[in-house]
Amino acid sequence: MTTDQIYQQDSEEKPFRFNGDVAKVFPDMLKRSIPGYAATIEAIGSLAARYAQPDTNCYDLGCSLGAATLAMRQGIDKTGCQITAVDAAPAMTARCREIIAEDDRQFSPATTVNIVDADIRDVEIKNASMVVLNYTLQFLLMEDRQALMRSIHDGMNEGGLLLLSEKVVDENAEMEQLLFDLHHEHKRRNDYSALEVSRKRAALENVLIPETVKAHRDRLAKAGFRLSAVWLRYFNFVSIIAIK
Ligand code: GEK
Repeated sequence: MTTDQIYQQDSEEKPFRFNGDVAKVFPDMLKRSIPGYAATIEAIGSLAARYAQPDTNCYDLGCSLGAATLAMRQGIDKTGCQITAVDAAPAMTARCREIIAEDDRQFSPATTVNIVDADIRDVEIKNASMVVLNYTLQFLLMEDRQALMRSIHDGMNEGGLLLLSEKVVDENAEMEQLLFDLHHEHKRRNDYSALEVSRKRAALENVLIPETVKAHRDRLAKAGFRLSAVWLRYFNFVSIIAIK
C-alpha cells in the first residue's frame, strides 16, 4: 500500500480532487483518515449475503477503487447478481478496472462487475436489491441529494437495502468540537502531522459537505425508505442502513 504523503509536500491551497495522485495512495488515505472504514467494508460483505437477491442488481455508487464492490461480490451467495460500480473520476475507475480484473483472474467469481465512468446522478437504478453509498453522498451538491435518494429508492425492490456511510456534524457545537478534536487526534495517531491534517481540512472545505445524522435519516424517510438505523458511529463518521 503506497503511503499518503500528498499534504506533506503540497503547500498551495487547492481544493481536493480525486486525481491520479490521490488514486495511487487511496487505500492508505482511507484507512488512516476514516475511523471505522474497515468495519464498513466488512459489514458490506455480511449485508450482501443477506440482502442481495437472485437475478437482481447491486450498485456501488462512488466506488473509487472498488473496495465495497469486492466486499459485496465476496458476500453474495445467490446466482444471477450483477454489480454496477460507478465513479466520475477516471483515475479511480482506471485503477478499479485493474483491481477487479485481478480478482476475476484469481477467483473467477460468479457475480459480474460492470464499472461505469459516470456521475452517480445520471445512473438509472433498476431491479436493485442492494445499493452502497460508502462516503460518497457527502461530495454531492446539497440540492441534488434528495433527488438521488428518491431515484435510488424508486429503483430498488421491496425489502432492498441501502448502506449510506458519511462524515457528519453534530447539532450541538460543544459536542461537534469534541468529535472534531477526537478525529484530529485519530489522524495524528495514524502518522499524519498537524500540518497535513490542517491542509487536508482546508482542501476539503466546500468539497465535502457533511450533514447531521437527523438530516440523513429525514431524507431517507422522505425518499420512501420504510426503516433506517445507524449501525456504526466512530467519532464524526457514521454508517446507516435503510430498508425499502
Ligand atoms: C469505498 N466508496 O472505498 N458521481 C460519481 N462519483 C462521485 C461523485 C459523483 N457525483 N462525487 C464523488 N464521487 C469508496 C470510497 S470516496 C470517499 C468513496 C472519500 C466519487 C469520487 O470520485 C470518489 O472516488 C468517491 O466518490 C468518494 O468504499 O474519498 O472520502
